[in-house]
Amino acid sequence: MTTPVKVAVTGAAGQISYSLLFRLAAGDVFGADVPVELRLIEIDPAMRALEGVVMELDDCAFPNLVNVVTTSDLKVGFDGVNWALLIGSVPRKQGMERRDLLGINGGIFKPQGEAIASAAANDVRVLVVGNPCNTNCLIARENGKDVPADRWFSMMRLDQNRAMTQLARKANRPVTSVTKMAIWGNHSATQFPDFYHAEIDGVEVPKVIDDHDWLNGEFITTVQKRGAAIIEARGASSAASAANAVIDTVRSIATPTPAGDWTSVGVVSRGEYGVPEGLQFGFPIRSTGSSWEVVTGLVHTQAAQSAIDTTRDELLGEQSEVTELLS
Ligand code: NAX
Repeated sequence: MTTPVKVAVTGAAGQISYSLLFRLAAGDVFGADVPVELRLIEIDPAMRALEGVVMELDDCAFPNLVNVVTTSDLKVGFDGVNWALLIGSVPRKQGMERRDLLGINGGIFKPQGEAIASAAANDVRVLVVGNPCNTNCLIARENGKDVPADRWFSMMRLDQNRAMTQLARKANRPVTSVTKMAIWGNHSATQFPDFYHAEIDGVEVPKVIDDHDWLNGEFITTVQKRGAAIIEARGASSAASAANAVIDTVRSIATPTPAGDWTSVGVVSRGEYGVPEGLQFGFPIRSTGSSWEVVTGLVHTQAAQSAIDTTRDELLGEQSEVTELLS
C-alpha cells in the first residue's frame, strides 16, 4: 500500500475546515488512490466540537482516510506531517486594532513554527490561511528555520479565483479561458489583482476587455473587497470558497504548473520586483511539483507598480509590528 500523506490542519473545528476536511479525505487533493492521515489540531475549548466533526468523517466511510488524530498538543499534531495547513487563528473583533490582531496571532504562529520545525517530516510544506496570513506565515517561518524558507506559503488563491471569475464574466468567456492571473502583495484590501498580465484565451486582458474604466476601478475593488461583501451577505466569512482555494493551492504547489500559466501564492521574497528580501509576499510562481520560482521579467505600468508599492508597504508595516516575534 502507498504510504499515507500526513496532513496537519489547525483550526480543525472551524468553518473553513468543515468544508476542507471532507475533500481532503475524499481524495480531492492528493488523488483518489493516495491514502491520507489527518492530524487535527484545535484549542481545548473546541475539542468537543472537533469530536463531532470526526464522527462525521467516520460516517463518510472514506476509503482513503486511514487515520485521524485529534489533539491540542502541537508536537503531537505536527508529528511526521508532510503538509501543515495553518487555518486556526483569532478573528478580528470589533474595536480590535490590526496591531492587537498581529500580536495575538503571533502568539499562535511562533509556537506552531517551532513545533513544525521539530516534529514534521523532512519534506514538510506549510500553507498559512489564518489571517493576517502573510505576516502569520512570516512569523511561523522565522521561528521554524530548520524548514527551508521556500517551503512556507500563504494563501492568495482565493483572490486569484475571485479575479478569474470576474474577468471571465465580463468577457463572457468560461473561467477556464483565463490564465496568468497574478495577485501581488498582501491578502488584504491592498492586494493588486494584475489584469495587465492576465490573459483570456491567450490574449492580454486589456486587449479583450475594452472597458478599461471597469478594469481599473470596479474589477479591482470587487476582488479586494470580496471578503467583506460575503460577510455582509452571509453574516459569516468565506468558508467553502476558502477551503476550495486551499485545495487549489496545495495542488498547484505539488504538481507542475501547466505551460503558459502561473499561479498566485505568498512566498518568501528573494528581492524580486524590488520587494525586500524575506518578506512573505504574493507573487506569480511556477512550480515543478517539488520546487518553484517566481515568474520574473514582467514589466509593470506606473499604475501597477504604484499599487504593488502600496501593498508592499502595508506588509512592511505589519512586519515592523511583529519584529519581537521574529527570532
Ligand atoms: P473559524 O473561527 O470558524 O475557525 C477558526 C478555528 O480556529 C476555531 O475552531 C478555533 O477554535 C481555532 N483556533 C483558534 N486558535 C487556535 C490555535 N492556536 N490552534 C488551533 N486552532 C485554533 O474561522 P474560519 O472561518 O475557519 O477562518 C479561519 C481563518 O482563515 C481566519 O483567520 C480567517 O480570517 C482566515 N481566512 C483566510 C483566507 C485567505 O484567503 N487567506 C480566506 C478565508 C478566511 O477569511
